[in-house]
Formats: sequence, structure tokens, C-alpha cells
Amino acid sequence: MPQLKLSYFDFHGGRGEPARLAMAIGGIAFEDHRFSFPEFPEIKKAAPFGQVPVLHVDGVPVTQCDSINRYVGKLAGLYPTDPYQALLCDEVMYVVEEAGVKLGPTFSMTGEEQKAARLKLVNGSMPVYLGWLQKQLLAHGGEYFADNRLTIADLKVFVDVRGLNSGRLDHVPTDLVEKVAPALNAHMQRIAKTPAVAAYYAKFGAK
Ligand SMILES: N[C@@H](CCC(=O)N[C@@H](CS)C(=O)NCC(=O)O)C(=O)O
Repeated sequence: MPQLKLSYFDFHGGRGEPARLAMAIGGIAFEDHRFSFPEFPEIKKAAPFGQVPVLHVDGVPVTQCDSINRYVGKLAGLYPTDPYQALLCDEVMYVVEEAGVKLGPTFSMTGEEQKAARLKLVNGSMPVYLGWLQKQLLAHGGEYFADNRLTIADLKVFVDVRGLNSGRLDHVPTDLVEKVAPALNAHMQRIAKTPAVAAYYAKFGAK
């Protein structure tokens, strides 16, 4: 097993959290390098593209969260070996990522500008991607997104839904997911109760 070090912000969400969760669930040893938002400018200087997450594999920095997710998913046994199931898994991750890319610019906005930009998403692309995810989940039995079992795609959606519900995102109503895609909320709650996921958050004293 290579030496792994994952660098990402110290909060239970965002692009780095699915990989942290997957490694915890799979019992994969890794250095969990977390840093605060004020520390980010220093980290940014060393990061390829000035962005995180960065996974160091035997000291080599690797970027792009979904590439990292697929890799650690394979190590942790949370990525399908069947090519079609892997495709379904990737599709779900890319949809969540696209939604994240649309939300990204709003983090550097404030006041009315941020409010207008976020409400545009809340009333536009967000219900579309949440609705699609719900449809996809239900089309595959309602419990998991692919392979009839927990995969990295479930973890990516789980982290996304938790973030939307958290109240951390100003102007995004905390009941948005419940209103437009209740099956995703039920999925999130089920994943949260998975013993390894519950143990992971209990370790941090987080809900
Ligand atoms: N395409 C990259 C995007 C990474 C990204 O934008 N990360 C955010 C944090 S979640 C970041 O580092 N933003 C700081 C910046 O772009 O200056 C990926 O998939 O990992």
C-alpha cells in the first residue's frame, strides 16, 4: 500500500470529504492533513493549480477530487469492478461536481450579489440536478446509486446533501433537498447510520 496523505480544509464537507470517508470506511491508512481557512493561502502556494484536495501518493501530489475518489474508492473496495456500474458511479459524481462548479464562484461573493447568485441556483440548476439524482437513485432500487451496494458515488452525494442541509450556505434553504428530492434525504440519513460512517463522525464529535 502506498503512503497516502490527503490535504483538505478542516470541515466535514466539500470536495475532500468523500475520499476521507472512503479511506476511513475501508480501513486505509492515510495522513489526514487538515488545515483552517486562514492557513489556506500558504497551502495554496504549494498546491498544483492552487487548489485542494491534493492526495500525495508516496510523496507525489495528485489533484482532481473525482480522480482521487475513484482511486481511493478502488483501494477501499467502494468502486465497482463492473465497467457499466463504474460508469453509473462516475456519472453521479460528475453531476455533483458540475453543481459544485456552479456554486463555487458564490463563495467569494458577499451581500446582495451572493444572495442573487445563490437564489438563481436554488431556483434554477439545483432542483434540476437534485431531481436527476433522485430519479437515478430510485431507478436503481432507491438504496444505492450503483452496484447495489455502497460506493464512492453514495459518499459524494451524501456529503453534498449534508452540506446543502447544513445551513452553512447562506441563502440556500436547509429544506431544499427535502422539498425537491426527499429520497436523497432518506439516502443521506441511511448512509449516516452506516456503522463505519457513524463511527467516523463520532470520532470528531460531529453530528
Ligand atoms: N477541479 C478541482 C477543483 C478543486 C477546487 O476548486 N477546490 C477548491 C476547494 S473545494 C479550491 O481549492 N478553491 C480555491 C481556489 O480555487 O482558489 C477538483 O476537482 O478537485
